[in-house]
Amino acid sequence: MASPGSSDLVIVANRLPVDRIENPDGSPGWRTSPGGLVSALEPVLRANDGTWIGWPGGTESDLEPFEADGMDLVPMAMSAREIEEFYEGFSNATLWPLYHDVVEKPLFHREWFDTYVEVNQRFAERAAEVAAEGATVWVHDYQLQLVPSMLRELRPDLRIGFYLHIPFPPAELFQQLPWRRQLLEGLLGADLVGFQLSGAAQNFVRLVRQRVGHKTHRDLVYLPDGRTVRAAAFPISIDFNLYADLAQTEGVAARAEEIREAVGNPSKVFLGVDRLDYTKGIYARLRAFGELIADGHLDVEDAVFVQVATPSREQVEQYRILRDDIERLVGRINGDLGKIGRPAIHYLHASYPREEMAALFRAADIMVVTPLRDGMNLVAKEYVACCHDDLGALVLSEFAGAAEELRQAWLINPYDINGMKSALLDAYRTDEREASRRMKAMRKTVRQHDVAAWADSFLAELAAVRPSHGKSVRP
Ligand code: ADQ
Repeated sequence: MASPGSSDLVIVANRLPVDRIENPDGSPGWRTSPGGLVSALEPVLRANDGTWIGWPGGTESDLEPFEADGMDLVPMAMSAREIEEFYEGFSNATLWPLYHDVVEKPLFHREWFDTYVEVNQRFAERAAEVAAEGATVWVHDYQLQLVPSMLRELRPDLRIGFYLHIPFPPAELFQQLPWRRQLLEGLLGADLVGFQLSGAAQNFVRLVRQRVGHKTHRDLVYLPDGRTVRAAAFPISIDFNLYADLAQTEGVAARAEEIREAVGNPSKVFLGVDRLDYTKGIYARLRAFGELIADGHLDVEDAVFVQVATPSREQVEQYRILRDDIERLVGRINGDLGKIGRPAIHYLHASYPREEMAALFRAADIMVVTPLRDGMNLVAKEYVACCHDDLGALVLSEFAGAAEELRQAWLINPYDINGMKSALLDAYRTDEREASRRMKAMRKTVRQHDVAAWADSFLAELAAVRPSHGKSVRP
């Protein structure tokens, strides 16, 4: 057994919650990236002498542990080859499409998997050095699915949790993976494996029974050594109050007005906000909007679409092709249907600070979230939190995890363009009473199930799996 470190709670994730910045004196420094995961975990990390292990981005190799906003951060170096084979390759060109319904063809390369194993091993070894005797280690997401078993091998005293942020596919798709058994066994190193939806947890348990041959009952897997592993759903959420408060500040209200003005003060603003990813269904959504204008149901004087697409994974080929496809479509729709000073679609390929996002949400009458498959989709929940006056309509794909909770949205099948068109029109024509009835119910749901509740429930379940084993984490 490796000798223990001093942290009672260790978060292991592909990325550290910080970005590289330049200090005023020109020296390099760090700034915490303002994600929901960080704000949810920060208080628990502080209360438990916690540490976060992850890659800070880039290829710097001589990085020492450091502190940012009171959190202890342990940076993991990544070589150019590892970025290409582990991150862009196995994580984002094999697992990502395979876990999202194979909407793009997953690429299977043996050398990529070898590098995935190497990087996972290094993360596990670092976690084993940092974690105190009996500590809780919470491993995150598809890039690190082998870490739980590698870590258990090194440190059987630990309580290990794993959370998958993306969907877990049905057996029929997962079985394509040449390394399916290794990944399942990797995850079984955890005491608790968390998913966004209960369907995903069931897929996992079924696969373990079929492929690894362990006994299972409901959400439990019984291992030959007497240990049990629980698989359950913990739908992730956002910091509701943070968005709700932000949307009501004077600055955001004024900026929202400015945005509406800048797009020509139409009677309705449609909005899409996504990472530029082929799972997000951006292409079909813009086509549907374009057709509504071409058919005469909408008029560019009266309705505009603002599509914000965050640059993402630009080194991966499928993402470059997608960007070209979408930009060609936007060009064609604006060229065919726009007028001087009145494009049908305002397209922005950029990342914005949270205040600007809140202003965009506030400026939008109809939020259009149409992924072909999505673990949860936080954008949908952020929009709901920003609708402080209970107005605003959400058009949401049935294939986003969020659709299980946000039942009052206009739910659509993103493969059905005509269905999507009628939902967009319905949302466009809805009266205030109906919009407000739906929005009130959705706001209640997100307010009650915020990201702090998500983190608390995962950690409480993890502590309950083997109550006599390991220390408990202070809330
Ligand atoms: P993502 O696929 O990245 O997350 P999502 O859940 O929508 O998708 O989160 C995106 C985040 O990025 C949101 O907080 C959003 O506000 C922000 N964002 C998007 N575009 C932006 C822009 N242009 N500028 C600034 N910020 C922008 C993965 C899974 C999801 C799951 C989450 C969390 O794919 O299904 O919900 O993890 O588990």
